[in-house]
Formats: sequence, structure tokens, C-alpha cells
Amino acid sequence: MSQNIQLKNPHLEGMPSDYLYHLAINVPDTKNTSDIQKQFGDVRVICTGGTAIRMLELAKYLGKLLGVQDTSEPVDMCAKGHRYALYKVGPVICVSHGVGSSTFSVVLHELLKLVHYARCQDPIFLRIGTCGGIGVTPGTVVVTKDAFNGLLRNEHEIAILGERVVRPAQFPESVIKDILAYGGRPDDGFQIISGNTMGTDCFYEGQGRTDGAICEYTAEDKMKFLHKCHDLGIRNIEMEASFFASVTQKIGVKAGDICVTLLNRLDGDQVNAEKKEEFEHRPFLVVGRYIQHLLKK
Ligand code: R2B
Ligand code: URA
Repeated sequence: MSQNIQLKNPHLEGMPSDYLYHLAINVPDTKNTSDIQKQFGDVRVICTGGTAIRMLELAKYLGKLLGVQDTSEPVDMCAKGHRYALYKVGPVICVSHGVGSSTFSVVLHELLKLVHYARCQDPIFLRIGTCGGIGVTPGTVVVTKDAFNGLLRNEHEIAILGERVVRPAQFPESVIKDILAYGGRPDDGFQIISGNTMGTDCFYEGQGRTDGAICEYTAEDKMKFLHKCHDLGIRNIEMEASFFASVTQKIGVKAGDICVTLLNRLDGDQVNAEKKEEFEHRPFLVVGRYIQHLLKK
């Protein structure tokens, strides 16, 4: 039986209205959300990714792939919020989340409330991103299993009311299995693997780079750290995985993190922009086929 998602906040029950501030979406009556249901009730998949331009490209790509009738350029439905971009193509929305879990957190809380008010049935949240690989060929697509934080723990840690709160950070096995089964094809010309992911709060020191504005460790320390990550099954490093896994796991909503490696961190720190565009398209293929499979169900 399909289900609307249940949020984990009893205070919402007592709120007659709700303004999703950063999305600039108003819910004037939380007990009668028929307008929001009309606009977003058919949404089955919420694709998220760092930049607005990549999410627009993804929306256009998925629109064609899924044969969505409306062939006009998708419009940013949250432009008034001036923070994030949201494009809707049929039963899929593509939303930008910025860099790192702090910007992602803001939009993810609001998206979870949006799909709740819209009564979306069994929505699936996906992140389509870029990352640094560890010991894998650049251009490989990694589907996250367990998400580690920058302390090399398979959990997410945040400060709430002045206290350290630690939450588990795993993605559902069924989602990983289906993304691997339906997303990749042997003739794609790139590898798709599942592996653990480290989500850090800092691109430079947090990821063991020696090319930031501050670095107080040696190149040897860095390599030792990267090998330690590899020993933990970590195959890629980005900046959102542990947060994303922990929030979706807490709410009990299905989610997956699909990232393309832009470089092999065992070979260096600098991101080479040359192949970036070609590589960034790879998760589109994977996610597109996975969504086609989901919508057939
Ligand atoms: C990958 O790329 C971004 C940093 O360049 C960040 O959002 C991430 O996780
Ligand atoms: N994004 C990251 O967070 N790290 C990388 O090395 C590349 C992209």
C-alpha cells in the first residue's frame, strides 16, 4: 500500500499555516492543502543536486526521457525565494541544494514538508552529485551504501539545543540494489559501483587536501588518512552524504546518493574542469533509467 510520509515533529500539528520560506511556497491552511496537492501531489521522485544549472539540465533531460508532454523550458518554481531552484517535469522535481549539508539541510526540511502537505505517495529522494574518488578511475559513478562523517564514523553529528546529537546514516539497500540493477549498462563506457561515502563539512582540510588556504599536516599524513578511508570501504568523498542519509533515515523515506568521481584523490587534490561536464552527465543516465523503472511500478 502506498503512503504519505510522516514527519517527526509534533509541533506541526498545532500550526494552522506554514510558510516554506526558502522555497517561497505558502501553505495557508495546513488542514486543507488541496492547492499544494494539485501542484505537487503527483510527485514521485525528488532529485537534488548542487547547482541550479545542473538541476535545470537534469529536468530537461528527464522531461525528454520520460516523454513529458509539456515541451517548454522548465521554469524555476521557487525563484521568488532567491535561494534554491526547483523545476518540475511530470512526476519528478529537480531541486538545487548548494554546497554542503548546511545549505542542503534548509531545503531538505522544506522539501520533506512540501511532499507531506502535497500528500505525495512513496516519494523517493535522490542526490545527483560530484565527488572525489578514492582508488577508483575518475568518471566512475558511486552509489552510496554507508555514509561516514569527517570523523570517519558511520553516523551524522549535529548540534541541537547546545547538545551533540548523533544519528545513524545508511541508505536503504533496496534503493542501492535497484539503482545498480536498472541504472547502469555494460556499454555505457563507465563503471557504476556501490561503496561507502564520506560527507565532510569542509572541501579542503576536511577532505585531507593540501591545496587549501590552511593546511597543518604533511602530504604523508594526508595519504595515510586517504588509505584509512579506503580501508573503511570509502570509495568517494563529498559534502552531503552523512547528513542526507541521516535525515531521510530518521523520517523513514527512501533515498539514494549517486555521485560521479571527478578525480582520484590518491593521485592529487586539484579538480580538472576539462572532463567535468562529460562526467556530470553520467549520473543523469543512471538516475534516468532508475526513475523509468520506478515509474513503471
Ligand atoms: C561535491 O561537490 C561540491 C563541492 O565542490 C559539494 O557539494 C559536493 O558534495
Ligand atoms: N566534490 C567534493 O566534495 N570533493 C571533491 O574532491 C570533488 C567534488
